[in-house]
Amino acid sequence: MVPQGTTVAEYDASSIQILEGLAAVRKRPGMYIGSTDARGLHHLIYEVVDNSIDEVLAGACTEIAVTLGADGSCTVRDNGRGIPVEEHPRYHRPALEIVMTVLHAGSKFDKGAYKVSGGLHGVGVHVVNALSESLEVRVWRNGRQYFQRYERGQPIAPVKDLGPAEGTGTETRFVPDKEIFETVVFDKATVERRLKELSFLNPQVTILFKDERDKSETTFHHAGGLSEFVADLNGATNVLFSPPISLHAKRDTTDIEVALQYNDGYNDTTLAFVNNIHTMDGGTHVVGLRAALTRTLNDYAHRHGLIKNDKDSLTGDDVREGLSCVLSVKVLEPQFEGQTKAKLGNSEVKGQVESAVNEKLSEYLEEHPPVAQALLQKAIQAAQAREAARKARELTRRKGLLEGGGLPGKLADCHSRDPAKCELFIVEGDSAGGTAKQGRDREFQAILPLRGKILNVEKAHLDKMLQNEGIRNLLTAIGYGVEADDDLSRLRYHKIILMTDADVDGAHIRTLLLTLFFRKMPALLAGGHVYIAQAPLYRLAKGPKVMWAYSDEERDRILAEMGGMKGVVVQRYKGLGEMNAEQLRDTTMKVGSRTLLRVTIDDAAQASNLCSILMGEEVEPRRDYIQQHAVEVTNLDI
Ligand code: 0RA
Repeated sequence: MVPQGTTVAEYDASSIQILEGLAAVRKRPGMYIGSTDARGLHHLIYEVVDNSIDEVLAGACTEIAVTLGADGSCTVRDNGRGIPVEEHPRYHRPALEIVMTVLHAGSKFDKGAYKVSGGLHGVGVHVVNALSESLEVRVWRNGRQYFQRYERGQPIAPVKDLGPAEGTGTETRFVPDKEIFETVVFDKATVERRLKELSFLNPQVTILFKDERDKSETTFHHAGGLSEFVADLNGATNVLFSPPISLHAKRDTTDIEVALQYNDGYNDTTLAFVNNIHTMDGGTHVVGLRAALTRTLNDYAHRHGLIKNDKDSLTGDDVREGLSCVLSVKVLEPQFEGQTKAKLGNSEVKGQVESAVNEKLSEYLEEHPPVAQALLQKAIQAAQAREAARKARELTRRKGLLEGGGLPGKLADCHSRDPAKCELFIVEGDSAGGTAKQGRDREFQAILPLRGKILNVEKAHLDKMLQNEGIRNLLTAIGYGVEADDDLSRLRYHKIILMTDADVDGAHIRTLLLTLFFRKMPALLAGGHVYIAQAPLYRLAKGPKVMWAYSDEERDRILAEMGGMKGVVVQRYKGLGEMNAEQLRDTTMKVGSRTLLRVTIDDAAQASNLCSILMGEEVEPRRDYIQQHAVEVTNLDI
């Protein structure tokens, strides 16, 4: 379909431009999609889906189908208007080909619409094309179907008119390029998470997700939008009121939507989006929201006599305790900042969100007194607990000074003072602690035994947390002290190793510890300082030969290798305390022969999720639940 009236010279000029653009993207893919690891790979899907979402935002699309093919492909189909195929005025080529090879799809056509632009999103589907082994696009438009195929970004034939066809829409099928990406295998859960998120953010759309690799199919449609999103975030926790508070307002050209609901926990889960992009690092919209929340709740409390003195005013932390909130703003020209482009920079948005939330939230509270009561009671309790925590801290600090600010008596510290070389083993109970002490290398390995369960920080205030001896010992040993300040420069050991038993109680303690790290010491996790020591479950001995198995499968495999059960003594270790020091050292502690699993933030987040469902420490934990949902050590990766 070389358009008529195009001279050969013009055609060649645009061809050269296309080739140069392609080469630039392939040379520095990171500049366009952030990275070439799994994250960058999934960005390809987001990019294509975001283009369809732009059609949803324009009110032109209601359905999107995403299919992961058994052949490694991804197909995204929508029932939007279809990418225009008419001749592009400047390039003298079908607009479709231009969109797929040079320009951002909507840029020249849809002035004034909210678009996913800037940041790593909205770089254009031509980037996906350039980084794909092959890409095929089909467009239904003008009562006809059109088709074009590309390889590594280059069209291998002109746009083809496939004849009459019903409906409108666009389908893009691409196979990511193995020459570019470290991995080309799409992760189902990752894709699913984003599609689910998009369906909450765009309640008008239905997203069908198919994975042909395991023949599964899921439909995402959430007519309740942000309200349903927040309800989903709160999951099985106890909520203080229902349904969530839902606010919607416009300021200038910025569209602002918020849903929020409190649970009886102590943490703040706020998710913020700008034009459907998750702004992980917050930005001006989040600052505006926080300011409004603090101000509105203080105003209400003062006006209704719930707070009488200014010194008892609520802080930002007070009003965010137990908060689950989703903020979604639509901004005409978003500016994304920071390394990962996950922070909104537009300064005008702070005031817009603040003013909108101030007005709508105070209106809502006046109209719903029971909700206002429940929510303020919670915030006032938080303020009281904060004050109590401050006093407790002061007391502990003074006591610490009197005692010489010493390390906990339970800690068997190592000789080395070089944190980079030092390891802290956290073990369960005094018996395992004793064995570990004998089995360690005193030069650089320290042992801290914990007695019983530590506090579930998902269910406790900071003051209670600091009163808990186990947690205080842990914080002091790590080097953070009662300040509980997540400052890596104070770290006394670069490896914090959890060594718990391979049973339900061990899993529970591990879950509680990971929750503590996730909530109070995320930098420790992000820095890769938290590990799980993998202890063997079985000892298999045949004559002088001894083997260790870390799972039932491994036990069976070793037994088969040894020629069956005959003459083999199989010993099962229920707890680390059952091993002698030498065994513990050789299997679990000694560098070179042990297996350490590094805990990621995601692993810890999973643990904290579990803790938010579990009861407080005073109630017997739901053992069945822990058993089913505890973080699987074997899934962690070093
Ligand atoms: C430019 C203009 C129009 C639609 C699109 C782009 C469009 C792009 C994508 C990408 C994936 N699906 C899409 N659907 C549409 C509007 C053209 C018109 O006014 O008909």
